[in-house]
Amino acid sequence: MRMPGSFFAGPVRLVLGCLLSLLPLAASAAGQSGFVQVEGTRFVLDGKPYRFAGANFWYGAYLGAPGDIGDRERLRAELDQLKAAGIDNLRVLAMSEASGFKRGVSPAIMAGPGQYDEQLLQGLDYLLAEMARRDMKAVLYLNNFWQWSGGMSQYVSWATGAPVLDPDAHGDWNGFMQNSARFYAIAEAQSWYRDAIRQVVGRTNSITGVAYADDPTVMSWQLANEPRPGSDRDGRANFEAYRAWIADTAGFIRRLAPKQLVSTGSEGEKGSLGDMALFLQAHDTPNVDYLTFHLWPSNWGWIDHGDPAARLDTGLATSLAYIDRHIEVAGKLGKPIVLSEFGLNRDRGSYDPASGVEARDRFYRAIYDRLLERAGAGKPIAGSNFWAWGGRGRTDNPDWMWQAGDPFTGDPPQEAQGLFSLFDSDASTLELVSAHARAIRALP
Ligand code: IFL
Repeated sequence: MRMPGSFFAGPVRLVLGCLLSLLPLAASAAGQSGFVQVEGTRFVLDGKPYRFAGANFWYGAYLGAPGDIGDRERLRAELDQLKAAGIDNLRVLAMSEASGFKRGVSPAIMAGPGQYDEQLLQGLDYLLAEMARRDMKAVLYLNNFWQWSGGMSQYVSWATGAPVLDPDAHGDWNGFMQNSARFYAIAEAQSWYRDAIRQVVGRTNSITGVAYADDPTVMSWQLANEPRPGSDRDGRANFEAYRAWIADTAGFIRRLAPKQLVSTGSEGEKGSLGDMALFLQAHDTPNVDYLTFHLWPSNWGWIDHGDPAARLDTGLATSLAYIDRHIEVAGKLGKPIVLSEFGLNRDRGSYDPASGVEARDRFYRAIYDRLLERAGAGKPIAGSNFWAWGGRGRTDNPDWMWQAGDPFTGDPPQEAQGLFSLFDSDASTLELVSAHARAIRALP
């Protein structure tokens, strides 16, 4: 469905917005809802299978913000470039929390419990309006297990009054993860989180006048980016709270947005204490419409960050087996599954956009081939989002790290700018993504 542009103003915009918000309902009666829906183990859109090649675009709402934070011209140009390449499903951060983390993004959408930055929310409005004009779909995540957007740790800090445990300052990842996971069981933190969810899911787009919950541009709400029960070593004790949090929060979102889908944002087995049975259990609730999993072979030690070519073959074999196992679990639960993050380093571990991507291209090709083959065989894999679109973002900083006010890239502030970004100049990788987009869309 196409949305009007920002040139409509005042009462005209409101009336149009009201009319548009009725459209999905009227259309749904005719079986042409424009909303992505789940039918068995596949997605359908307007009566046809919906399969996609998408991207992660965590900073999309930031680019859309008015004023100095945003860059709307860049956003429009890059949405055009993505769309032209066949990339029309974008996974985006929809809530961030102001934090004391050394490598947290700033500004944040949420300055403190109940305090929201209207400019950044308007950035999300703008992004969704521009995506609608290009017939793209959004997957919006509402929290983060990791430190780079404040996330669960910051809620814990607000509730307890204790400072965050910053892994970028002291290197204690086990402590950080366990602290982040306290979030699931702190009632006050949960009530602030639900308020944040209400702010976003219950919002009406200031540009189109369409309620977010009535906007077919939003394919899915995600509970968080990579929620985990805790650290691999000590997380088991938190599992019940984590499982209950998934079922309850997903139910809460479903009630606010019954036309849209709900997913968790999980990495799969690797984000479930390395235990596939826990992944399955956590997602065995009718409130979660489909499964997600992520694939990070160099983060997980299957391939070397500094030389991705060196162990590419064995790392790929492990990666493909990881993909197959997750598709199988989705079949068991009778739900579709999406590979919603995957990525690999540039050649020789460089961050420089001018450096080679031979190993990365081999990796992308192998992953896409496997997804296409499985989807073609009728398996529940429905799509993928590579990590991450870096577009024209570049850094001049000698340590490659992001500083407040720098242009955004696909790599969030806790990581070197160029680590996993697919830049607008990465023509060979973009062509691979494009070819996959055409192929997966052409499946019957
Ligand atoms: O930047 C990371 C992000 O936090 C995520 N998964 C892995 C990315 C690359 O390390 O969600």
